[in-house]
Amino acid sequence: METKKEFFLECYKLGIIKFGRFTLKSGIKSPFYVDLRPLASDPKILKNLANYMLDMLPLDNFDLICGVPYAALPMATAMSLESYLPLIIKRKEAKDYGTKKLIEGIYQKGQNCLLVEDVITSGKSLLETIPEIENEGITVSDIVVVLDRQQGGKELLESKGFRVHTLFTISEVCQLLQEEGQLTDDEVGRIKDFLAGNVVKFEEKKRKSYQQKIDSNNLHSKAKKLLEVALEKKSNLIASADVLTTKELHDLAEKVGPNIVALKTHIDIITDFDYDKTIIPLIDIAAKHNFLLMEDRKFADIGNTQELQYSYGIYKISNWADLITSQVIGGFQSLDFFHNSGVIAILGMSSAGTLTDKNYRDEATKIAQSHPNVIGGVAQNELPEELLLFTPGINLDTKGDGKGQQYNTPEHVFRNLHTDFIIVGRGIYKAENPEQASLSYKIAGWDAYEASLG
Ligand code: BMP
Repeated sequence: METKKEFFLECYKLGIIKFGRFTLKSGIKSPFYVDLRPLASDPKILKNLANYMLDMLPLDNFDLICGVPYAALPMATAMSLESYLPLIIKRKEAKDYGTKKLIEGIYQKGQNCLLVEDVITSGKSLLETIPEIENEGITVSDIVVVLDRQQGGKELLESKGFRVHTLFTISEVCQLLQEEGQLTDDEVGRIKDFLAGNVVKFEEKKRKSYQQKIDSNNLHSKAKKLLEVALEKKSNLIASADVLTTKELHDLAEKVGPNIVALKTHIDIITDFDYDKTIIPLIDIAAKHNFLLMEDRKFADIGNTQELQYSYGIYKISNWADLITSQVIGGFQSLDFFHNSGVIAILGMSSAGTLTDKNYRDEATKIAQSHPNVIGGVAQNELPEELLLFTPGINLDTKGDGKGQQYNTPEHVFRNLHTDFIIVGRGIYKAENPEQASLSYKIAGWDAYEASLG
């Protein structure tokens, strides 16, 4: 079974917590917003959640289980199925016909009921719910909660004699997301301020627009070109052409060409590769549709070897690739020889269990920031402003591929990471109509970019 941390990160991907600036029901401005209802839409997550909750509890104490409506209803149901604790249902309002009962199901007076809640904030709504259950002669001793917003609710209920079990606290979750590079130190500071009861100052960091990036000093010529194409075509989409033949490569390039800023290749997977037949026509298609060529070679050697791999062998990458990807594991100097292309450094990977932890990313980012050949990075976290951020692991329809890939939506990465370019592979080339799919991703990417400008 995955660790609790891995489990939380899976839940997080469903969009259950959003960070930014939110006005709560009370009118208070909060730096985060929690909605756990999406958890119920993923059966595997819901089942795992039920088991994580049950693991925390002295189950012998309970005769019944009940969820506080509505968000906790599916959670309580799943916990009932996993534990065989009989479920009772609490209505929000009594029916105005028939029995007028507030509690539905089979129960007896004197039974002890475990109460399930999704989020605990002040605890006031739980304090209103409990008497409604106790009025039926049922006792409540324990409450189990998925997320504690740490705003006094747990303490209030404990002061009234209830035991409160919480799976996650907001502080724990923030620390985890900070470690994962999903939250900046500033955001964490704001959340801590908010939890301490201070009025939070929202000086939201604005992302730079493509035009502002073009206007900045010392911009690499390939970065400038890419940004200009983005503005011209209103696209930030890079299609990943992970296809196996020259014909498929050319066909895909023709179809998606009008909608993309770059075509990303893994040229070594083309089974019938022939420089003249594969590359020369591809250069023509790129010129015709005004996109750049990006070879995702992920160099990972010493400088001398990378220099040879870049310019020699059958692929002669330096002749045609406007952009290349490279690891920075060989150190600063290993990047010196990539003269003809803009280098995109691999800083963090999208696959499950990647070794690109925060420490690695920080060190790799320092190299990327200081090397003149580097224009940006491939990453799943926000990067310093001077680096363009390329984010793969984008899909509008699925969350994973069963082989370790982890997907996000364009909206998520533009809003939370300030991504500059999205990279989409199977979402486009495996689509029934790649041309149409590339248009959908282009529109989704551009809308998400504009929304991220605020
Ligand atoms: P897909 O959208 O089909 O999962 O493809 C993603 C593409 O991006 C692949 O070509 C993969 O090699 C690349 N990629 C990635 O998925 N994650 C990374 O961290 C770095 C990548 O280059």
